[in-house]
Amino acid sequence: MVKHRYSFFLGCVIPNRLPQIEAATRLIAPKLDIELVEMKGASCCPAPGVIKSFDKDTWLSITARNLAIAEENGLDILVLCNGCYGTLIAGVHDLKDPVTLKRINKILKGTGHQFQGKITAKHLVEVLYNDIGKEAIEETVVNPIDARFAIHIGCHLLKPSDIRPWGVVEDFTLVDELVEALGGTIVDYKLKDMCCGAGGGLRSAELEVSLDMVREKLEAMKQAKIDAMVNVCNFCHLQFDLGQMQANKHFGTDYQIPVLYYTQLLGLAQGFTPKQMGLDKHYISVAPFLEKIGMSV
Ligand code: 9S8
Ligand code: 9S8
Ligand code: COM
Repeated sequence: MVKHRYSFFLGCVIPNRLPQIEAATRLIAPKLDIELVEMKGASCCPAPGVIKSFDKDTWLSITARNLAIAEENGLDILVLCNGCYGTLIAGVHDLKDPVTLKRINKILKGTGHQFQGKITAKHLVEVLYNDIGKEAIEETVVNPIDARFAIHIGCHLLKPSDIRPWGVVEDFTLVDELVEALGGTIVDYKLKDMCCGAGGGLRSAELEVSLDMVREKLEAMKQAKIDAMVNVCNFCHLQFDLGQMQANKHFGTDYQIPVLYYTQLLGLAQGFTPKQMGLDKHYISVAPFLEKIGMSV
């Protein structure tokens, strides 16, 4: 019997650029009694730092349509991207207001979807930490990962704090604890809370500024002598992996920090091969990290 069922929201970056994160997540899910149900016809969330700044009702209508699709499944949403999470949770919040809900549903009329406010969106971290629990995750570990990790949380997971399940937190340790559950050691580094530089349209509009920000974080991670960095947002993942290669080219640096999305690391701990986790598809080689834990690509 499957205990935990969610509408699975992928957003744009995973299907278009990082299918290995989807593959890894689909493999780890059944081990935790999670069933991922398709959201037929789902679109871009749309991106909070981009579309929301242009026109709020356009943003909210598209969000409401996605929420309605999940609601038709009768299931809360599981989301892997901080940005998508930011949009969907803000949509749930804004659409609690009956006047707004009526206005937006009127716009949605022609789409055949209407949102009723019966479901919510949960980030992967919330699902794993609150719904599944660290102990249940630990029980699926057959191959403890004994390595040193730097965690990048990303902006939209924590802010705005008034509509986040964890409220205002000075020191957010949930991702750290989820990595520790797999056997990892968390290493603190300077600028842990800083943005990766990808969001808010910065990566598209001002690539040099964006790369300079990720370079600053990579330098701090390097100083901390880690084996790999772990993230919980596909856009941050793209910035740390592809962006790291671009930063090396642009600034003449030579960072070689392996980048893992949490479900990829979880999969390794659950006994899946690096290939099944798509670790052969990365821009920055994951080989040194795998060697450290006695594996190879
Ligand atoms: S969908 Fe369209 S652009 Fe993106 S991946 Fe996350 S945010 Fe939502
Ligand atoms: S950090 Fe700042 S805006 Fe964000 S969540 Fe993901 S991409 Fe990196
Ligand atoms: C970042 C999302 S995860 S956005 O670019 O700020 O919308």
